[in-house]
Formats: sequence, C-alpha cells, structure tokens
Amino acid sequence: MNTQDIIDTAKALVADDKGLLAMDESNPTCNKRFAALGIPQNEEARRAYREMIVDTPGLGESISGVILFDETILQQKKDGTPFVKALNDAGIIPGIKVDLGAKEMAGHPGEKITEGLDGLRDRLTEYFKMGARFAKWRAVIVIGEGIPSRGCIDANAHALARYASLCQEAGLAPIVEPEVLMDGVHTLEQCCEVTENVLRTVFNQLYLQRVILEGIILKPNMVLPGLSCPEQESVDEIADATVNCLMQAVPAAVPGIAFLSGGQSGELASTRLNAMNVRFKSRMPWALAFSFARAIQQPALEIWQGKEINVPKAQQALYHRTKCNQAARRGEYNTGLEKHIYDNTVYKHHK
Ligand code: 5MM
Repeated sequence: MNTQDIIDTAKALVADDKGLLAMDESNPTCNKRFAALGIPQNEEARRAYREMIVDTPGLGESISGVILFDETILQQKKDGTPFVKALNDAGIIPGIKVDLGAKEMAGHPGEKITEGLDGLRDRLTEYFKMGARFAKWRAVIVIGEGIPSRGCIDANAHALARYASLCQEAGLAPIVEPEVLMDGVHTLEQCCEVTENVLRTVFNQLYLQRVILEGIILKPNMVLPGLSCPEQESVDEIADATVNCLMQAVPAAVPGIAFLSGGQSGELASTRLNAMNVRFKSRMPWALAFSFARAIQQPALEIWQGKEINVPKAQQALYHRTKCNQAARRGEYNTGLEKHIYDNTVYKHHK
C-alpha cells in the first residue's frame, strides 16, 4: 500500500469544488428504474445508458470520480473504448462499488446488514488492476419502532471499517457510506440523533481497524425529517441540523464528506447542499461535496428513454445537474439556474 497515493486520491475526489457521480446501481435497481420508463431491461440497455453518461461532454469539469458497478467496469463504448479509459481521458477517477448488498439481518426484524467481506481482499486486487482507484460500500440503517438496534449499528459499522481497511491495503481510497434512510415518520431530531450515533460508531470502528482517516471519503445522508413526518423543516434548518451533527461526529482529518441524495429531487439536493456551504463553509474542517446517483441521473434517464436520438439532450440534462451541484459546493447555486439550463455546448469553457 502506498499511503500517500490513497490520500492523494481522497483529496482529488473533493478538489476544485467537484463531486462524485454514483452510477453503481446493481442490475435489479437499474432494471427497476428502466422498467418504470418502459426501457428494456438487459445488459446492452444498461451498457448504452452508462455510455451516455460517461460520454457526456464536459463531465470532468465538475465530476471528480465515478462509481461503477461490477458489470460496468469492464464494459466498453460502442467504438471499443473501455469505460475506464474514457473516464481517465476525461480526468475522472474510476471507482467501484464492492459491497454485495444490504440483506435482512438475522435476529433483527426490519433491519439490514451489508454483505461482501468474504473474498473482498482478492476482489479489491482485481478491481485495482482493472483501473479502479477508489471503492464504495453502503450500510443501510432504518429508523422505526424500536430501531435501529445497537446490534445493527455495531455490525454495519464493523463491516464498513473492515472493508475500509482492506481497501487501503489494496491501494484504494474507501468511500464509507452509512445511510440512514429517509423513509418513515421520524422527526429531524430523531434523524440527527440516529445519524450522530451511527457516525460515532463508524469512526470508532475505523479507528479500531487502523484506517487512515486522511485517505477516506465519508458518504452520509443529510439529516432530514422522515418523508412521512408531518413537520418538514426549512432548507436552513436542515442545513444547520446536518452540519451541526457532522461537526459532533466526523474527525477533522477526513478530507471530504460527499452526501448521497437518498431520493431527494435534484433541485432540493442542490438547494440543501448550497445552504450548508453558504452558512458553514468557512468553519468546516472538511470539504462538503456530493456523491449523488438519482439527484444527478434522474432527469437524464427520463429524457434518454433508451433511445440513441435522445442522447445529446439527456447529456445536456446530466451536465446541467453536475454544474448545479458544483455551484452548490461554492455556495453559488440558486433555483434561477434551473430556468437557464447549463448547456454543455454554450458553457464549454465555464469551469
Ligand atoms: C444511496 O444510494 C447511493 C447514492 O444514490 P442516491 O444519490 O440516489 O441516494 C448509490 O450509490 C447506491 O448505493 C447505488 O445506486 C447502488 O444501489 P443498489 O441498491 O442497487 O446496490
């Protein structure tokens, strides 16, 4: 392991007000999203969709790294260019999702444990050879009646730390993703309490497993009221709750925090990220960035609809969301930007 390379990768992932694009949906998730729009659910459709994303002109202006899925990392563009080469040529670091999914947790009804540690060391070595320089593992925490349990939080945090340690041994910077889900009737305060508890446990485990904190990126949820909670706080209240929670639990050695979007709309995710950077940027020890899947991809997917003729317009929509999120990192986003779509033909030189 070359520690400095891993630290450099982690720093590069949050440099220049850029962020990550997650396109690591497993086949069932990708197929589900395609099915909702009547797009064929097969390997070629998934490849064509990912080619549309990877090929977006100007993507590297605001995207530092792309998280790929096992099926995708060895795929190629129609002209034979491997996706990994296309990303590197665009100045984007290729990454790979290495967990094998969140499964029902034995003895813990309603809770999940992420699997994938067995054989992980060898898989990481292979992914490094394929060109990945960072990895991602997601743990899922549900808020509900009597949950999350101590057992669930501890087991998921332990797995995240074991994964992160193995990544660094293999020369990969680990993205550590403990996601507290938005589903439920819980309040903002409950989400804050659970998120802080989870993050403190995760960092305790990372310490025990001797993970170099300078060489990771944390990918948490924003602190939000449950989707079915009657009280929905303002953007500024959510920004305050989220950053205050992170300040309590995330060591300053971590170079960057890149939020997941968790099902928020693109505009809302950008608005909330922007508010955090406007209100706290000068006081935060880490960069506050994004690692969105749906909040970047969804408009483009809806335009693409599986048809080659729609590729330029879909790419324009994708580019627009990435630029909006870069603006949010700078605290320069406002909804007025949504009326005047960032156009990758017009904004070619807008960095
Ligand atoms: C939480 O999901 C991650 C971020 O995506 P959103 O911004 O849409 O919340 C995402 O990377 C997720 O881990 C992948 O899409 C993989 O999901 P599955 O469930 O297919 O493994």
